[in-house]
Amino acid sequence: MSRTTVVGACPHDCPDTCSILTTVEDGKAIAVRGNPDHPFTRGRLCVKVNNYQDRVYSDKRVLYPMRRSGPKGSGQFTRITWDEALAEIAAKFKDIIATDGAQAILPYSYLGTQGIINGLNVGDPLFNKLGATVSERTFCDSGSCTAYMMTIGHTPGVDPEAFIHSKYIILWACNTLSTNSHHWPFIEQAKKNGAKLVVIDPVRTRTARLADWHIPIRPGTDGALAMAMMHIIIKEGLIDRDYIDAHTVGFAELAERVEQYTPEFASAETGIPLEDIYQLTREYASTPPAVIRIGVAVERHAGGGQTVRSIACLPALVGAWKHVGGGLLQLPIWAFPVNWGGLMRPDLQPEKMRVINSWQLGPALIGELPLDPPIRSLFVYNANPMSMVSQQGKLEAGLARDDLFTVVSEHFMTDTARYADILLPATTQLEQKDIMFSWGHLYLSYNNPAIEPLGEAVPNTELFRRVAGALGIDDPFFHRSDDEMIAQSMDWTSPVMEGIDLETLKDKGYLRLNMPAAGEWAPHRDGNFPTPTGKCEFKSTLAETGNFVAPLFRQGYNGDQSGEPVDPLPHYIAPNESPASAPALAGKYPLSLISPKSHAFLNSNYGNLPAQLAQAGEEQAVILHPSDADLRGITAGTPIRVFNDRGVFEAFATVSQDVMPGVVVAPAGYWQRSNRRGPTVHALTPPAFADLGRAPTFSDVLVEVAPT
Ligand SMILES: Nc1nc2c(c(=O)[nH]1)N[C@H]1C(S)=C(S)[C@@H](COP(=O)(O)OP(=O)(O)OC[C@H]3O[C@@H](n4cnc5c(=O)[nH]c(N)nc54)[C@H](O)[C@@H]3O)O[C@H]1N2
Ligand SMILES: Nc1nc2c(c(=O)[nH]1)N[C@H]1C(S)=C(S)[C@@H](COP(=O)(O)OP(=O)(O)OC[C@H]3O[C@@H](n4cnc5c(=O)[nH]c(N)nc54)[C@H](O)[C@@H]3O)O[C@H]1N2
Ligand SMILES: [Mo]
Repeated sequence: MSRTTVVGACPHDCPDTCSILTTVEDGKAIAVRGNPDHPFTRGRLCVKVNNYQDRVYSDKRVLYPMRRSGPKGSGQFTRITWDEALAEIAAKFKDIIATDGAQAILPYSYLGTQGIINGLNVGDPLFNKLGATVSERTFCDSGSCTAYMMTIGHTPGVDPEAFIHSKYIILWACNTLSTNSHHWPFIEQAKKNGAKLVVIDPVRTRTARLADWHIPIRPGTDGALAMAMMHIIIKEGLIDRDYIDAHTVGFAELAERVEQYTPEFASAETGIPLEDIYQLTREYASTPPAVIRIGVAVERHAGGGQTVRSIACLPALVGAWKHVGGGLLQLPIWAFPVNWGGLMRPDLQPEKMRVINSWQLGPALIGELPLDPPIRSLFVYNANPMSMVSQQGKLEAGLARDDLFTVVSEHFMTDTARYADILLPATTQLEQKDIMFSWGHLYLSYNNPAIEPLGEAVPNTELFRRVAGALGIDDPFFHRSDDEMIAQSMDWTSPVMEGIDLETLKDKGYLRLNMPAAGEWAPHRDGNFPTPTGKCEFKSTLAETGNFVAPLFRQGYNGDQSGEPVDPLPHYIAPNESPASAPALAGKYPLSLISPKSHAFLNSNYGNLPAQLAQAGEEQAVILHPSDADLRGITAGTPIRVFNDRGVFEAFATVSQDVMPGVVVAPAGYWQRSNRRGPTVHALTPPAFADLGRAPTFSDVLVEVAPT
């Protein structure tokens, strides 16, 4: 019997990118466990991944190419060979290109795997070469990143490990224990050292329960709170004058701007008592080192971008950046010198490209967007839009079109895969190799394959080599091996890569970027913000560029960045749909619906697997405050309908004081299957974009709830 241990890295779209050890016996993975040596992930795996071998060997895996044999959506398929599948894709693509042009082909993808070679950009070069429509991928954090860059530039921010030195920690719309759980020990350590932990969240989450102070806030109103905090800081002289003079621009204009955002105004908007707003602000401004960790959830409202803008101004205002463990943490991904251009190959794009935003997939497919040519083929990989994207009813109608040729590459028969014409089998992380960045720590990782691919599954890299081959593309770039792709994926000459060589990385599985040790590093003690002025821009230079979307989110395409300029000073934009901002709508639909991440799912991943469903609950639950439940005759377990003018989904009620009155929570990621084959939460979410970065507004939505 042969027994080996293989070091790899978790593939998921999660900040933690855990180092994983897989035990392989006679070619079969029998266990996965966390790697105790990794300084950040420290040997623990979460409830999603600690039985990853069960995902790999699940009898529900898609292991062979298949052709649809029943009506679209029926999930009926017949096995075919790879040659047949590729020949059909090539023939359809060639026909579409000849008759309507390549823009009639729409790729659709995100971060099913986060690996650098198999993840975000793996299909971009091929679709760019064909001249297909560009899929603008603003699924997650594009509004937040736009705002962050406008204010402090693409800095990694505070090292997550430096939180042990913090004395005041604000987790702002971040459910650390569920979504970034390997950061928790660092926060816990800080608490042991005397730090105060504050959580700002409409829900008393697992994380909020362990905080020293949970501040419930009405969804989408965080901008009012941040503006009022600046108002108080300036009015009460809690600013750091030297830091402001040396390292910021636009203070005078900011001070004038925040005049109007009184604590009274913020209290009325947010539902936070006035004295709490004062207390939070005074404590934050006078307890160094103070650090803010912003979660992704703040961006999903009408004013999400400006909310992040105003939060990002706070640390410079009080001089928090001067201290180790002080400042702001958003995504340290910017520390990794990834060769994005080489991965995306925007240079292959024809001069004129068409761009369709990923949140508009439904309207694009049903012809609601004025598209010439219309979309005739959709190629989905690394994504499950039927579960994760708004306007679900339109999307379902679009996917059901008989004249749409849909290809899906998947591990499982997801709600999206059911609509494929050709379904292709993808390998899991144990069956593929990759190099991995992280958006939650500063270690570069390497994933060694642990086992041979199951069935006829292939990594995404191989999928696109095969499709390129079938289309007769013989440019060697499209036929590079995985090793060649890995070698070209990073800028190995970057100073942060000093001391990192591929062989050691493969052996060890991870290496810290060559950056100062967490305990010695205050990244902006001396300013040096990567903005156009080199300063923290209270008044933003990039605002002139308008509502831009960073090239990273749009396959490098930068040809039509003609957004209207935006106000260069931070400001508050109320939610589109709230009782205060839309009283007439709230008359019909009085409750604010949010759909944050499920503890046991990773987006929609694991929404079909028994261990995680056992933990999450088999059926979609919706959490209501007792006062809202009573009013509607709802008790725990009551089957309910959640609805607005856009649609309806069914769920079971959970009644709990953990949510604010007026707010209902539907944890994300459930599949239609678990919801009696009916629609899910995105049947109700709005089409509107937020103010910056074309971020979604799926948490800016009013609904009503009733027993079924
Ligand atoms: N277990 C698990 N972990 C995950 C994921 C998963 O699906 N499951 N997904 C991964 C991905 S892709 C991402 S982007 C990250 C996201 O990780 P987080 O940023 O933590 O995202 P969410 O869970 O969406 O929201 C965090 C918290 O914000 C609260 N919230 C919602 N609206 C508002 C608001 O308007 N204001 C305030 N202050 N709070 C609000 C929610 O109640 C929730 O508790 O998690 C990653 N990690
Ligand atoms: N209501 C609501 N909607 C949301 C969110 C929310 O919190 N609430 N979150 C938003 C956010 S932050 C994000 S990031 C998006 C996520 O949106 P998606 O990325 O579309 O969501 P996932 O569920 O992660 O789907 C990824 C799919 O890729 C497949 N996959 C995994 N590995 C591979 C692989 O190696 N190859 C191939 N071909 N496929 C693979 C998985 O099986 C899975 O079905 O959703 C957004 N939508
Ligand atoms: Mo995300």
